[in-house]
Amino acid sequence: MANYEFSPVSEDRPCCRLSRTVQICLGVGLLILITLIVSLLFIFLWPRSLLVWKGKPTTNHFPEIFLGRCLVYTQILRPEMRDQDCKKILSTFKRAFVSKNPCNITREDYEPLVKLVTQTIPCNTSLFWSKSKDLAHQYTRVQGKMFTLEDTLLGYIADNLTWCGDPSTSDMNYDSCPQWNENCPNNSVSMFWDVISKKFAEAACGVVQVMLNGSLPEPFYKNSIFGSVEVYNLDPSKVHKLQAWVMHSLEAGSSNSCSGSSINELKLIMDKRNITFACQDNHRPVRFVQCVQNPEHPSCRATI
Ligand code: JS2
Repeated sequence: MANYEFSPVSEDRPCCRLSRTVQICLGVGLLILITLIVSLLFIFLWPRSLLVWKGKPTTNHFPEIFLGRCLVYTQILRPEMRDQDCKKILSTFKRAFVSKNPCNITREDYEPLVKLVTQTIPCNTSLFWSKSKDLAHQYTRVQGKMFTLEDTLLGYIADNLTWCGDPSTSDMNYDSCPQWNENCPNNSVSMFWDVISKKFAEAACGVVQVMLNGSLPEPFYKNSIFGSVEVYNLDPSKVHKLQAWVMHSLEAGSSNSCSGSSINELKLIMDKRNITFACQDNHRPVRFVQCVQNPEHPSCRATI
């Protein structure tokens, strides 16, 4: 039969027994730590739902489009801006609205972006527009020396894009974004255009132009961005004249002109702001741009 020897615990072996109290404290501490870790994992990993809106979602491939447009502009179209850091512009832009409720964006949210991207527009070259975006852009593209807001870096990058964030994620919301009739005026997109339109107007100098749509009953609409933001942010100490071009579309004919009440409302505002106002119906160089697309139109035979 095998002998078993049980050796007593010797004095010189290190003492490995802990007091009962210390064992209980360690156990409770371990339990609290495990609970804390599980709670944190639950908080950060549990998929919380995005807010759901009725509007179009963030434009697909937004970061790639943003960076691509920024590089095309700074490296090809306006090489004088080649030192701009497009990745930093994108990250600063996103910080204005990611992880925030897209109906609660403020002008201050976009201030870091506006401070980061500064661009000097030469005097006498600013072209504002209202309900005439396509024609204004066709004109500046042909004319080559004038700037609409969308011919500046930030306007060029963001034109026709949609974007918004969500409080539950640090990414952009590619499912939906609020649209204007969701009682959400302070949304990511509108606030952006409001901020950069104000800056564009504040920076304008010399003689500035505005292209208005004479085929509408009210070419000058006081609640538009031009009528409510840009008109009131032109600096009379820098801008001495606003030249309005009331353009009538070749197809729709004319509904209003420089002599109409709508334009007179704009003139009165300019008078009060000590900025000279002038108005021209169907500014000839712009008419040429319209006639390129419709050379056989009777109005164009006379023009060409
Ligand atoms: C461009 C967008 C988008 O003078 C112009 C521009 O400087 C513009 O920023 O603001 C003025 C036009 O706005 P307004 O007078 O309200 O005319 P609209 O034809 O009704 O244009 C409404 C949209 C202006 C702001 N905006 N601008 N590209 O993608 C874009 N998205 C919005 N909301």
